[in-house]
Amino acid sequence: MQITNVKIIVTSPGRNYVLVKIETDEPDLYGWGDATLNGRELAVASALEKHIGPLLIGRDPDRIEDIWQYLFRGTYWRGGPVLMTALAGVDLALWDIKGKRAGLPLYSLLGGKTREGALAYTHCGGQDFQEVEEHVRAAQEKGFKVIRVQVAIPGNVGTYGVGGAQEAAAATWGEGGALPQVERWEPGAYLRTVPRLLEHLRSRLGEEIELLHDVHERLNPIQAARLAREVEPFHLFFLEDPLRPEHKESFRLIRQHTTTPIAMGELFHSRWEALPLITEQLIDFIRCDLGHIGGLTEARKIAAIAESYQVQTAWHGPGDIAPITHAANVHLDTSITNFGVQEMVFFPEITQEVITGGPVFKDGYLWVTDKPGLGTDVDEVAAARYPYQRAYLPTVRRADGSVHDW
Ligand code: KDG
Ligand code: MG
Repeated sequence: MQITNVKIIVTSPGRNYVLVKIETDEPDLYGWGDATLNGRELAVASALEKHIGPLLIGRDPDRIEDIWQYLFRGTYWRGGPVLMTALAGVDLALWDIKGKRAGLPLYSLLGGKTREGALAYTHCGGQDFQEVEEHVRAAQEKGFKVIRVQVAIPGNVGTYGVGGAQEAAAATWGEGGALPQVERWEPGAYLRTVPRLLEHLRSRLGEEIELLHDVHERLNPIQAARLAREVEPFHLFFLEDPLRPEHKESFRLIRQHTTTPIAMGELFHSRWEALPLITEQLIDFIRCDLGHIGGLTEARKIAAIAESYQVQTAWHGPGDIAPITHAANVHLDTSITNFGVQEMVFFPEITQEVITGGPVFKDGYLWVTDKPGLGTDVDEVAAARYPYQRAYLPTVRRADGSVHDW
């Protein structure tokens, strides 16, 4: 069997997605992968079209590990978000082909089910504590048992995770599409508000509902340690991404001050970034993004390393990676032993019109079907109806005008 064609589609059904189709010399045997990198979609599409695609023609799609090593190490200039997202797109498409060829869903090829469904979490944001509470109650009614909570921070502009950022960015049009929205953020107000939000929610909702919060890499080490300690009485499921991804050693400081569980990793693009946090047990959940770390091939190795250190998985599952990666997440979640929780979104109808299949949510858990491969497909005619729209993530500045991490 040989790879005969690599096709890249950039489509925008609700938001931009970069999709990779790998075709083979066997009739109707193809696989789809997702290579979406929010805000830098065309860089990945170009890497795939111009550099990586031609290297795949004539290769045996069954040899996933060999192709992975060849693309990762064979470039010499390895790694980084663009190349690792491109590699993930190829990797998922190859796994999809392998599953289809075997006539088995991927979870089966990965060792078979260790659980029936993957415990899922959703996002609840709001302008004030009351609004967050209402959203949490509505999510509980849908069956969610784990919920991420974010609230608008007084005096800040455009708080992460409370909604509206995408729309606000799109409202800032420049030539060719949107330009980044600029938000304002100050740590003092943030550090005062988050513990009060959690106090409010615990006093109204009780202890049973699992709550988590995403810091989005905005704090410095001592601020993160303070926040993690102050929210300790409210028993978070985890505090997510407290520090910038460059500073692994600073996690020791957080650990010295608190028993709040810590999750980290959506900005990592290699196993070696995750490694010290796992082997030193500085985190409790590793939450790499399958779509940015090189796909299923790399994520299952990370999961296996984490298993030895009692670190659980919480793979990144936002709306800016396609349902194809969400499906890969759940195949992995349901076949490993150290799965923790799975972040999820409900994709709008317009996205599902183009990318079909993907995990199904029921009673707090995600499920994949028994279809061979990933169980997802792409309607190329529908995709062509939604051309790429330039879009960026927002950016952040402090009150004095200096750049801060979004
Ligand atoms: O593109 C950036 C998003 O994927 C990220 O902001 C989402 O932090 C995120 C999360 O936890 O889902
Ligand atoms: Mg996050």
